[in-house]
Amino acid sequence: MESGFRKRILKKAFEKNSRIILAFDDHDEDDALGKLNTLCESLREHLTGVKIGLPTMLSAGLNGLRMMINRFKDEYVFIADVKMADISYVNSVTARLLYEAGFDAVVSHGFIGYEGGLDGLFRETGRLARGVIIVVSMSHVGSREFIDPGVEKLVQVALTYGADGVVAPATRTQIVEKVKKMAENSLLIMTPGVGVQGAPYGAGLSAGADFEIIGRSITGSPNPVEKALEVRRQHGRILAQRAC
Ligand code: BMP
Repeated sequence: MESGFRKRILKKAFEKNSRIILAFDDHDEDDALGKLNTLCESLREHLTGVKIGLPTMLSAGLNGLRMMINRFKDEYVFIADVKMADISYVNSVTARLLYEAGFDAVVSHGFIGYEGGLDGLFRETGRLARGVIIVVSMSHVGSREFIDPGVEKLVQVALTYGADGVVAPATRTQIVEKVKKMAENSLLIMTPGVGVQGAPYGAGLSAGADFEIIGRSITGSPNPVEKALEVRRQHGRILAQRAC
């Protein structure tokens, strides 16, 4: 059965015809909250979701973010990227704080395992009817050391416990293809690594992903709207090829 979060993000993607999730990691020196507000205003029609990372959370604080999310909650889905990796109790308290601040979904590592780890997160997610996204592989080279050897098991965990989606790297598209083969349409696949990290825009979508997570290429651009449009044009070409 399709979860509430999956339904919401897919509906937004369809309405806006956008496969972009903005990654926002700016911090206070740059007036992070002000910049995030400006980007959310100007990129309304170009983004499906906004993923907020720890640098922004730690500098803006949850109260500032709560107001921001409340202002734009009808425009975007908001994802809290804390890459959770703790014991059940801490995971459940962290998830509750984030969901209560208005986040629609939380990103967690999968390698902590379910019992006494992920179970705390899934309990809160179920109770508050929100989303969970599990990291199954990362875009940096070091992911090969410990995470990638377990990628199949991590996808299996996401499938077994009913996660909404997974994060997999656009920088190693063979992994995205493997995840897609295993998950088919049961998990949303979100791929970071395009733009500043070196993969071309559309690399994740070409390999079967549903969304590309894009940060600095847009947030650091002198013209974020033009950059988002450039990415969307490339996405459009790839989605048209995929449909053939
Ligand atoms: P950028 O496009 O600026 O490189 O940002 C990528 C975003 O995706 C960052 O927020 C980062 O935390 C996230 N990310 C990543 O880069 N690689 C991963 O494997 C998992 C991520 O969540």
